[in-house]
Amino acid sequence: MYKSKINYQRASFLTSAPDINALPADSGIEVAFAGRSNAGKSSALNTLTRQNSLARTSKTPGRTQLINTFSLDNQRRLIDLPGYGFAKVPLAIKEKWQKSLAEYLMKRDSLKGLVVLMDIRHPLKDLDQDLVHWAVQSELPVLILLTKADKLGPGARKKTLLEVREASLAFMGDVTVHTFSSLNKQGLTELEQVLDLWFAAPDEAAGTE
Ligand SMILES: Nc1nc2c(ncn2[C@@H]2O[C@H](COP(=O)(O)OP(=O)(O)OP(=O)(O)O)[C@@H](O)[C@H]2O)c(=O)[nH]1
Ligand SMILES: [Mg+2]
Repeated sequence: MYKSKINYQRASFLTSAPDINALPADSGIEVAFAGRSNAGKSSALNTLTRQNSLARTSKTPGRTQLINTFSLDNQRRLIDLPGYGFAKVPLAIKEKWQKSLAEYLMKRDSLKGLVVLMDIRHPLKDLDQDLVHWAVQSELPVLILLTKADKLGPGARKKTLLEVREASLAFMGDVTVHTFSSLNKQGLTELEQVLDLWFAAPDEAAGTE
């Protein structure tokens, strides 16, 4: 079994920021989880950190309105970004959020990778594609997680995975695609392997290991 290099269970809540200007200091390494409302971002963070209530999950889409940040150690952070594409949010607020999301992806020095979560039954919607494009433009590696994989049988799951992998070639960037389920932990090892790579500091001189 894969033994992750980082102890994700060590994650602890750091701050809730109303916008990207209120995030913690832009140093060290951070990895952000983004996706449509209800895609399973908070659930995936809880699965990764083996903590049932670290990130709040909800049956009501649009629950996470703040940018929640979690610390793994003094050099590494996980970021739970608010979901997008929620129909009931006014257009002006949607546009403002899209703008600040793009700005965050382009300007945040410590951001070393973006996990984009999509319900396996509704992958690659317009905003998902925009997000992956912005990340690729910013030379950020992207991990697409096709979430709630437990909702499909093995055949349909495999088929969707291959289709999304094929479609993702068009992004012309460092884009990896895996299936994931918070319910049965399928894909957890793959998630840990990708995050371990992104979190591996170029030099461990800071002595955090
Ligand atoms: N069957 C199944 N349900 C899941 C899975 N992951 C999340 N869910 C459910 O999907 C709903 C939304 O999950 P969240 O993790 O809160 O989604 P989110 O992306 O954080 O949503 P927002 O914060 O509102 O944007 C909840 O009811 C979860 O229980 C999964 O792997 N399998
Ligand atoms: Mg959430």
